[in-house]
Amino acid sequence: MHRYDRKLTLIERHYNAGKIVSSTTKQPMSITHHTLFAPLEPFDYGYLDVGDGHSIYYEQCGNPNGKVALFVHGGPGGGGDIAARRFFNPSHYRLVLFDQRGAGRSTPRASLEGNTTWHLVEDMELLRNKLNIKEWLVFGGSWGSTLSLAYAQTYPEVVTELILRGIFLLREQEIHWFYQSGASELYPDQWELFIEQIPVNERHDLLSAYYRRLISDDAKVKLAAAKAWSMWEGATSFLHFDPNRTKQFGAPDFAIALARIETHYFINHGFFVDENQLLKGIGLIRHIPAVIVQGRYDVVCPMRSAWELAKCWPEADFRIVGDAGHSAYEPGITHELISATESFLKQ
Ligand code: STX
Repeated sequence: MHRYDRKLTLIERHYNAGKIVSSTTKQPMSITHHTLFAPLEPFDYGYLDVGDGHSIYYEQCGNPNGKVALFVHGGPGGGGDIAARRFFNPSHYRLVLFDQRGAGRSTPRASLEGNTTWHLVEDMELLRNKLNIKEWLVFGGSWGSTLSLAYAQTYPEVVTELILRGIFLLREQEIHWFYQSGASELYPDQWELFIEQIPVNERHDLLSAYYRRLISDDAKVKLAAAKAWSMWEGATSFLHFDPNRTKQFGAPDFAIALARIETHYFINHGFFVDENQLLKGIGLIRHIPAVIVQGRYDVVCPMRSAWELAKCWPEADFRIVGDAGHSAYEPGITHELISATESFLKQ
């Protein structure tokens, strides 16, 4: 990894009960605590045939003449989230959202054929051209941060700004932490439900054991594995464990797409040749204005990866939320994401 002279600057804030209570910098604290914009419907939506039998759903929200931004969802496979529309001021942004191959409203649902990182990167370019967009701000959390980095490093000239959250670089250590040993120590209760699906003699490699079930022709086996896989992620995504949100992750259509597509990507190491590819490629994009938002208690995508990214990208504005887990809907994370979308309107 490269070393740079410029010192990394970072901010860490706490948001106890929705109020900003402390900050590591002397900078004036933001007066407004940002919360999601009001729910809204798209002004345009449709399907785009991207080849290999896939048709991807897209929609546009906000002001048709506004500043253009692209929302990149997580998982991979976690599409269809309508609340994602609400991170951007609809009076000033033209926000494009899409469901990645096999995810959300895209068809065929949960399909793994012709489904790789590099297909998704090309789909984003097809969508940009279809919508006659010259360049756009790219916003992605978790796997959305991975894909946004891969896209920006492939097509840096069309990315105006990057907003990245809950950094995930899809390296062996990150997969091992969440699906084999690590997060298990913080959530032993939820972990028990996760490993219960797999016989003891297969537990030495849970990712492979789950993948085998998720590609099974037995619908019952597939659904049981998908629910447990997806609910593990739901259970661990919030600082405050919430059984209702966990249950939502078990909804069959959502769980099957998320679990099948995630295991397919993880078994294949995200289709990266070198697991440090995205860190090594920072030189291609470090001139692009960027905000990195990370919850200190993110158990799904631990802060190690955000830290390493920020260290090799000192120009990026790195914001640690001192009391948040993984989800974009953690109050402090939502606040930082919206202050980022708002700040890029002023420039
Ligand atoms: N997957 C991390 C990720 O990208 C290991 C992610 N976590 N939760 C989500 O995505 C959704 C809420 C989009 C399902």
